[in-house]
Amino acid sequence: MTSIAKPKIVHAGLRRNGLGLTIRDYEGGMSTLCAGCGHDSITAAIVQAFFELDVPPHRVAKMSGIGCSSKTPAYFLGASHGFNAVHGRMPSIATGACAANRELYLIGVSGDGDSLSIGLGQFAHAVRRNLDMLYVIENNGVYGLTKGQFSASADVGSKAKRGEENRQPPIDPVQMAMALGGTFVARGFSGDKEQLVPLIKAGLQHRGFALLDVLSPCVTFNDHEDSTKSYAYTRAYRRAVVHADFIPSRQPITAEYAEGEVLSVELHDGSRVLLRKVSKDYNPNNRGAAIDYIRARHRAGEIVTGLLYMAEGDPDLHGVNKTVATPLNELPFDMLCPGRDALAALQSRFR
Ligand SMILES: Cc1ncc(C[n+]2csc(CCOP(=O)(O)OP(=O)(O)O)c2C)c(N)n1
Ligand code: SF4
Repeated sequence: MTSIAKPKIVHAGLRRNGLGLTIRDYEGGMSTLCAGCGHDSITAAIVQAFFELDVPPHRVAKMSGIGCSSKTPAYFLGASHGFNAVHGRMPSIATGACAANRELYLIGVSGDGDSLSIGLGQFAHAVRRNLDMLYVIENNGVYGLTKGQFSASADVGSKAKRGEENRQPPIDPVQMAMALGGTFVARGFSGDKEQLVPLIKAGLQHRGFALLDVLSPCVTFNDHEDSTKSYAYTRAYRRAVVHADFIPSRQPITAEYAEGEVLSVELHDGSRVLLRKVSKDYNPNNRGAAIDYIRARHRAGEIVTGLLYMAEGDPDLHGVNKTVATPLNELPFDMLCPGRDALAALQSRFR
């Protein structure tokens, strides 16, 4: 992946977080994406979220597949671990990393092509297994990196650069993740950092699989009036159903939204997500009702954003598989390799 070193100038007055780090410590290389690409705005929101959560960069593993979106982990958290997997295969690499070390913050960045076409099977099983990670789909309805072919989330009737129309119905990752039993399902828009940053923070703190589908206009191949992934369409037809705010556990919980329309959900580490209702017929804790609502608004041409569904307490991959709590790289050798006699005893069961 292309990455140009970014000059690092730290202004003396720059705010420092609880670790004494500035936001510059959470940046990566210089972006090589097109000017105005929605993916760069998402990068900025990710940088902001990790900075505000006081996460030590060396405790983060960034995963991606192939695409303009999958290049973006090079542009944030330059001091973190990273793996740029084969096209569509990021979830299996992330599963291995997650199983080996549960102390890492795992963030996957993918595209609609990477996740919903070639990687659809892998994506589905990561949701089903409730893998403990934040999975961001930078959804532009097009294959940006390979110059504008329709992706699986392209709208019927959407026109490609040369004029041909898409005839295949799109896949909505949000509805799919809900149907697969996803425990945290959210949608954002790259042009709304104020909504995006708390969604990223809450997704990172959620124990289990957190899907964040972000509409991210491709200004080069899919930013025209036929596209519901264009900047203008998303701005005009976006409907935020819940206003999400994230309160880290170290801060006192304020009654910022104490007006009766606030749902305060405690996450496993004691931090909270405050959900303030802005649409009175929306219930983010009822899977069936949430799906019905999203479908109804979709039929009306609207894009519902916010924290759309959340369930706390379902066992994640570690809970179901009873994985060891200590990261594998910290286990003593005789635990990792119990020796010839233990292997012989195990094999005797299969004779
Ligand atoms: C196995 C394989 N098939 C096809 C490709 C070609 N390819 C590279 S990126 C890409 C699509 C990327 O689209 P998307 O995931 O939507 O990301 P975007 O570039 O739009 O951000 C394709 C088809 C590839 N690299 N590997
Ligand atoms: S081609 Fe599209 S997705 Fe790729 S960098 Fe350019 S604007 Fe972004």
